[in-house]
Amino acid sequence: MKKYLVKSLVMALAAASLASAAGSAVAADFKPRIIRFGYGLSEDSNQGRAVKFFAEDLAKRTGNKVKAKGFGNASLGSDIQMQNALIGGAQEMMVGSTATLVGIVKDFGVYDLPFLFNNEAEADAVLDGPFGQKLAAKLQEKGLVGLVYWENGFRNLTNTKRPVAKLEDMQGVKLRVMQNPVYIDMFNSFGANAVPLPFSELFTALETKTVDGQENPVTTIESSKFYEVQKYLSITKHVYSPWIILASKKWWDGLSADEKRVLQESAVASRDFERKDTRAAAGKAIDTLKGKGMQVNVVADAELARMREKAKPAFDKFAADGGAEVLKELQGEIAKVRK
Ligand code: TK8
Repeated sequence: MKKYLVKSLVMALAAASLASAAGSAVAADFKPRIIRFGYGLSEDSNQGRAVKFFAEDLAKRTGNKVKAKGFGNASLGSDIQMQNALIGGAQEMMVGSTATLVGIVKDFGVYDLPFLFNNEAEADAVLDGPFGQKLAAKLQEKGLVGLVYWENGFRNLTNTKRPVAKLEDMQGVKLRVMQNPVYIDMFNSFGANAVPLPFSELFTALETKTVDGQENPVTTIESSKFYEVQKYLSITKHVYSPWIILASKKWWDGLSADEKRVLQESAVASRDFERKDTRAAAGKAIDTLKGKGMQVNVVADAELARMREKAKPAFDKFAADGGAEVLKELQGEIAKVRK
């Protein structure tokens, strides 16, 4: 009798230690998986470097079981095409602009209103905080999981016509903008002729002079070699532009809890890497672009104030179009982090 008790005690202990091993990283529930991770910029851009970081980080956390394969240069499609592929379950993950999500969740247009954030620290606090998380959560019922925000960055103008030193210099400039009504309204109100196009068609549109100019962060102007087809760079920092990492909800729902956890961990690690790397690259890009022959001017604060004033109708239209609440929330959050 006694002997039997001891034996069953030993067995129970062995079972308990086995169960705890299963809960540890070694025996976590990872299936061999390959994630198709699409993005729009080149492999050697800040976006490409961060996708590579994500893939390496994920491989480490899963003992090489869950692998992310990066597809750059929009080789899986433009931002909007990839979003749809994720919703349909034909692709697992992507990173792209939040601006092109407006066809899925209209409220995402709020980030595109000009001159909201004064600096990167404000953007980090709001995007990583309850506001950014709540907005990202709205994607779920549309078939997307928003994991983290990366920095695309403050956007600036380039064109072939003339340096933009004041509002009037934008008059008649055919300017490619993202496929998003806030951008179209904003640049039309500035006097430019806004032409919405996917990023994947932008270089060719500049090269063939279908458009005269475009607007993007300096890191992208450098990595996409826009200096080959653009003469003037005018520093306006008119919008702080986030990127967002998205996963297909269809696919996500089939993952184990361990898989979801490590994907989230790798996403956060990649976010921290990406922001640091992007900021370092942005600090050097203007000099590089000058070296490539671009003529650079910094738009004066008084002129930026005039642009802000001119953009008022874009704010009013966004608010009237169902965005009043999300705009008020965002402005409230920015005020909070500014204090
Ligand atoms: C890349 C785009 C890009 C964005 C744009 O796919 O479209 O101008 O700034 O970063 O998302």
